[in-house]
Amino acid sequence: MLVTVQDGVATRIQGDPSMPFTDGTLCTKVAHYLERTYSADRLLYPQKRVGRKGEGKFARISWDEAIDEIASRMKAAAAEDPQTILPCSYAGTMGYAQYMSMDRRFFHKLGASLLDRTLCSSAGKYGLKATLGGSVGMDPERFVDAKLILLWGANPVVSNLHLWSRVQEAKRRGAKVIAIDPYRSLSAEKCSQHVALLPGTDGALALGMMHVLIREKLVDGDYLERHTLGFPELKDRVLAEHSPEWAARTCGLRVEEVEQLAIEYGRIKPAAIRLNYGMQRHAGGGIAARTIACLPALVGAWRDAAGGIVLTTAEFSNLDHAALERPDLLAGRKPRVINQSRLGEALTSAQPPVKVIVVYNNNPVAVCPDSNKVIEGFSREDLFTVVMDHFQTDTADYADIVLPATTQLEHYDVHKAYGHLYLLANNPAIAPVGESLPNSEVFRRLAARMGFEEPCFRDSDEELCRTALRSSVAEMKGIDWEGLKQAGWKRLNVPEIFAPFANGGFRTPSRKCELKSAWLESQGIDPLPFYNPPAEAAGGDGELAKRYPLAFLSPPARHFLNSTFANLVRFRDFEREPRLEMHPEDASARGIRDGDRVRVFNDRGSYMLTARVNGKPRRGVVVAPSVWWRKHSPDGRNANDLTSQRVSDLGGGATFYDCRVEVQRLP
Ligand SMILES: Nc1nc2c(c(=O)[nH]1)N[C@H]1C(S)=C(S)[C@@H](COP(=O)(O)OP(=O)(O)OC[C@H]3O[C@@H](n4cnc5c(=O)[nH]c(N)nc54)[C@H](O)[C@@H]3O)O[C@H]1N2
Ligand SMILES: Nc1nc2c(c(=O)[nH]1)N[C@H]1C(S)=C(S)[C@@H](COP(=O)(O)OP(=O)(O)OC[C@H]3O[C@@H](n4cnc5c(=O)[nH]c(N)nc54)[C@H](O)[C@@H]3O)O[C@H]1N2
Ligand SMILES: [Mo]
Repeated sequence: MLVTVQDGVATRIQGDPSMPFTDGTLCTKVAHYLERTYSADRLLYPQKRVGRKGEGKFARISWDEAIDEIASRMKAAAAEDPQTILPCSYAGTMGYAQYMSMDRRFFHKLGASLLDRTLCSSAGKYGLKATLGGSVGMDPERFVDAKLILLWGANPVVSNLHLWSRVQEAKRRGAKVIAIDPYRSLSAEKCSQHVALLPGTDGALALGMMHVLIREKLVDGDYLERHTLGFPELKDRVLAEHSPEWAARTCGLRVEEVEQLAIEYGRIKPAAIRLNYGMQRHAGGGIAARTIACLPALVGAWRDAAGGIVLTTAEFSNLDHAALERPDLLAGRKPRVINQSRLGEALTSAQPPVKVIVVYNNNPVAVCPDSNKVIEGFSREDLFTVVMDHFQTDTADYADIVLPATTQLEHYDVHKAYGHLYLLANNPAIAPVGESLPNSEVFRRLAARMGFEEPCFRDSDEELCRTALRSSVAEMKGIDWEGLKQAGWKRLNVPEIFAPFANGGFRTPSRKCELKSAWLESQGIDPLPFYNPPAEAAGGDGELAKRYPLAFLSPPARHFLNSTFANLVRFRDFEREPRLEMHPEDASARGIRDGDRVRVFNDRGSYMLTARVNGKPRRGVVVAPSVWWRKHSPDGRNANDLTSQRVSDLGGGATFYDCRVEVQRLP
């Protein structure tokens, strides 16, 4: 991003036209980032709660008072058991200085409980690790040359604009683009074809495709022989157990849909798969991602730079995490680990109880599953809560102390390559707004007040950026902070036309694509791909499906970024109001018409929305674009009142989209 500054005030924000991946384009939200930065609602100084928890009444205090109070609460808690202290952060910013550096050092030194950050991607990440050996995949820029593109549980028009422009270019050059999604999303609408399977059944679809690919002799025997492990066993299994008829039945599709998809995937080259996190927010999401990740090896798609699969590219640019986070400061202690997707449970029943929680880069009251439990936890009078944010979020309403944080325009940071192959420097453009401070500085001050003497607690933000880039991986060769800071962005040290696994060299222990995984076997998990059904979503004829006949999806709304931006009027106006998109048959069966007020409910909670009977979800599925702030919803609730704390098969990931509900028209 380029920011124009006049007399210390940012007056214009734009994409950097020299940056190949964005090509100078910003998404609808970030294009208005100045409105967010200078919003009248920005938190400007530290505050202390004066009302009830949740009420949102606060009074101004000084930074010294705030740091004193937090340090004294932490000292008291640590004297009893440091594990009663819990950091609670996620991905509000993904720059490494403000995301995971000084904070981690601080909590490691304390011996606080560790947080397993599982809200987004852990199922898919571990699924890829089993098959490809890590979070690596094809270069998204090469999608332009693909002739077949599968958008598999991905909605790039909304969630990944810069990939979408590549998909459109490929289409212009004659590619066929197929969306695999229970919902006719804004992306699916613009595809050549839409395969609307039941939520959580993607693994079954991939297994059925494998059956057809093998039966039709569309597999690449040479690639399989040289670069994969376990094909003979996989072949026996899918031919015996996973016919296209079985897959079609399981996925709620027609047999021809499965057959045709497989045959096109086998014949059209190069074929690129954009897998995204939507499909792995299910109980079986990890194994499903692993199963789909086997497909490119079966047809030899990796031979071409425009073939393969990409969920994330994060591990091409491994940073020096140990130096940033300093796990050595734990000094042999092994604190308990709390799964963030089960935060509600942790705050209401963990022993020893959590007594101090520090929330930053995260809005758990809005984004964590099973809100009723989360709120019950944050309402505890004996829980001391600190929230660092730009705005008075739903979570900040439950804080004892609220601290104002700087935005990306106001601090240094470094970003690794995540959905592309570039590293980015974040130079501050303006001075901090109000009395806001970078997260790193808050932890620096807290460390000083706690009496932590290690020199690492005095590292500046630039020193943190420098440390992050001291990585030994080949892809990072030639990239250091000084150079990056000057240039703004740098491509990883990989070829311009990058086909990472054309000649094998996967990141697994065997260096092969592991269709059979010894790593999974060592955890007592079936080493071959198998169908791991969702816990709720696909329904069947069980008791739960009778009471709650509809699957509930709450994917990102176009004008929100999780819960970020959802407080600003501009973006709320675009999204209008919380809405529930429905299939006409599901609506008419309940006497619901377009525009009616409806209540969605299950055993965990309920949520009031406006029905949009638009036929975009397949029958049996309802969709509520999210994540609304609770305080801006008509009934003070949001989609996470309905979602469950159950975690996925691999990685303990959240299962937001594995959720059943019933819908009722309100008078
Ligand atoms: N505008 C915007 N952009 C964002 C975000 C945002 O909140 N707003 N969030 C960012 C973040 S943190 C992330 S992780 C990414 C997420 O990016 P995506 O994964 O692309 O986003 P989702 O909308 O969660 O999922 C994509 C699609 O998966 C579908 N889906 C749900 N369940 C299933 C299933 O079982 N199978 C299949 N095949 N499809 C399913 C949904 O209907 C949805 O259309 O986006 C990032 N970009
Ligand atoms: N129902 C449902 N729930 C979901 C999802 C869904 O699709 N449906 N998506 C899930 C996914 S994919 C994710 S990634 C999570 C995201 O969950 P979170 O990471 O909590 O995401 P946000 O709500 O976008 O951001 C949290 C807060 O970080 C703040 N922030 C940003 N930058 C900074 C900074 O530099 N310092 C400080 N102190 N604060 C900062 C923002 O103002 C915001 O209030 O939500 C998950 N929850
Ligand atoms: Mo995410």
